[in-house]
Amino acid sequence: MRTLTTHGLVVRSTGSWHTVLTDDGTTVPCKVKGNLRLRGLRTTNPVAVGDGVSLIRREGDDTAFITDTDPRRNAIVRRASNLSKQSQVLAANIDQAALLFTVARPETTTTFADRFLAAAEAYGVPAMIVFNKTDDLNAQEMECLDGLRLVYEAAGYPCYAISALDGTGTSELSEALQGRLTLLSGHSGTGKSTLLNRLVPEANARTAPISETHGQGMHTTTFSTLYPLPQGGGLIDIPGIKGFGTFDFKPAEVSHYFRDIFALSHDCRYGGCTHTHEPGCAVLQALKQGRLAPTRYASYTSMLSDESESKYRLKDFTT
Ligand SMILES: Nc1nc2c(ncn2[C@@H]2O[C@H](COP(=O)(O)OP(=O)(O)O)[C@@H](O)[C@H]2O)c(=O)[nH]1
Ligand SMILES: [Mg+2]
Ligand SMILES: [Zn+2]
Repeated sequence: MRTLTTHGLVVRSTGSWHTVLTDDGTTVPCKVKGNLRLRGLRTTNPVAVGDGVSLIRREGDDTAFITDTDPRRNAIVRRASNLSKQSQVLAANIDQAALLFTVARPETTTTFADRFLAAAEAYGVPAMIVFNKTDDLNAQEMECLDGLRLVYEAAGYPCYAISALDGTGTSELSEALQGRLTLLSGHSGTGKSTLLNRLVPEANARTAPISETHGQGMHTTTFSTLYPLPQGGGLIDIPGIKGFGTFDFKPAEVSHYFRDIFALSHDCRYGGCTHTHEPGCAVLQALKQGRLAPTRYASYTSMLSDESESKYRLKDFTT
């Protein structure tokens, strides 16, 4: 019997079934060849959303088999627990990450955003901030947005202000997403599904009023989905995972994950300055002089003193 071989991109991954978008544009349900499964001993899934894969399909069969995966550039990994050796690859080959940030309804805190950005730095993934629901903000909230935009642009992050609902600002955002795989993150209720539906006409992502999103389905097993963009690239939604989650870090490294603080730290008098109390600290001086946002500094010190259990470990971030 004739077999056909082809190559594609994993767009959905639900346990033992994978949906692959082949290079010639067809969508094929796939299973993984047994010998490939053995290769991913440390992860429960050797094939993840974002992986490039080789397929074989017997002529006449609806199902194909994944025979090989392309080398990964990076992988976002969730560990079952701190003690567990097993981990789950949530997404692979991410080019960039976008945080959907709502000033109000629901409120996104700067602490949350700064931790997200720090995790992105730790992964080596470029990040951007997308302020959503601009149509819904009053004058004071709009002022707050403008202030935050200045803070994050000064820290070195591209910012966009959009309304996923009415489409304001989304064409500029589209350009930044074109041709890249973007991890879309944000609290539930910030408009991820609404944005997906706007940018990917056939996404059919379920949107929910905020009241319905709380406490529902938050801890159920979640499957990542890659929504290919019409102009190339795609958006990856990992329901229930807000960004990268927390990650392991050494206190001395925290400042490396804050671009603005790291840049300032070159002028600190002492090497190994923690920027908390040292004389001649350029970070503290910038803070005092209003050149560093107090919210950024507060997030830095909160991470520095953070000893909370982490579900994510840096050493597992790339495979
Ligand atoms: N006013 C306004 N509401 C929005 C906007 N984007 C999303 N929403 C609403 O916010 C709620 C949550 O949106 P959803 O896309 O389900 O958020 P998700 O949980 O991040 O996927 C829904 O009622 C949406 O209609 C926006 O730009 N403006
Ligand atoms: Mg949603
Ligand atoms: Zn310092």
